[in-house]
Amino acid sequence: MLTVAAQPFAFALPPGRAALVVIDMQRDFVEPGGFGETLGNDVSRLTAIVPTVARLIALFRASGWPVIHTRESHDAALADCPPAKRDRGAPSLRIGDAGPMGRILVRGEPGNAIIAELAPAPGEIVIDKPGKGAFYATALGDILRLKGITHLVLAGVTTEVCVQTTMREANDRGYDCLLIEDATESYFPEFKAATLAMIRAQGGIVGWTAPLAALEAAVAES
Ligand code: C5J
Repeated sequence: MLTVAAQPFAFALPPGRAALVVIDMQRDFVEPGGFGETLGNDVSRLTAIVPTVARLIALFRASGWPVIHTRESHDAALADCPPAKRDRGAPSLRIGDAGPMGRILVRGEPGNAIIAELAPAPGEIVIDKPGKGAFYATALGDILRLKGITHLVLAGVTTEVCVQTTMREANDRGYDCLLIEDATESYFPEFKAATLAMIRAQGGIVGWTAPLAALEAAVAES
């Protein structure tokens, strides 16, 4: 058992029963011209975490532990996109509209791909999810069960939307979850800070948070 210095207290990580879930590190969220920018966000904020997420992925790969990637995406007919999601607000382009990186948030379009620096390695699982949470309308739960996974390490964007939603879904399903603080980011720094605080409040009501260095140190000591 590895012991990671985390908040609100040490996170016990059982090698062989832990998986990394990297949420939505897609061009649509990180690069200009994608979904994130259509909503009026400064997407440049998110690129700062890319080297840290790459280090985290490398740590899992070197340890032989599973790495799972997610993409927020819809099918070309938008059959899995509720009108309530497409019609919400006043984005410059709506889901399914043609943008500079192809159709916004549509599976298979260039903008929907995971950024090249964090591309999945051959054999790594990629979950296409129509919702914010990675368990909703996907096979993620079945995949984790078949692999015997009980503990999740989470990273990706955005902290308070898809990352937090996934972590809450996982927590309710009985997974112990550790969010890597410097491997997640938001368009809104105050939302990231609030999310980290609410996750670890009340004795870790949703889970744990720790910097990547704490996980690296735990692995090095093992
Ligand atoms: C959002 C996400 N923010 N991946 N998606 O709409 O967090």
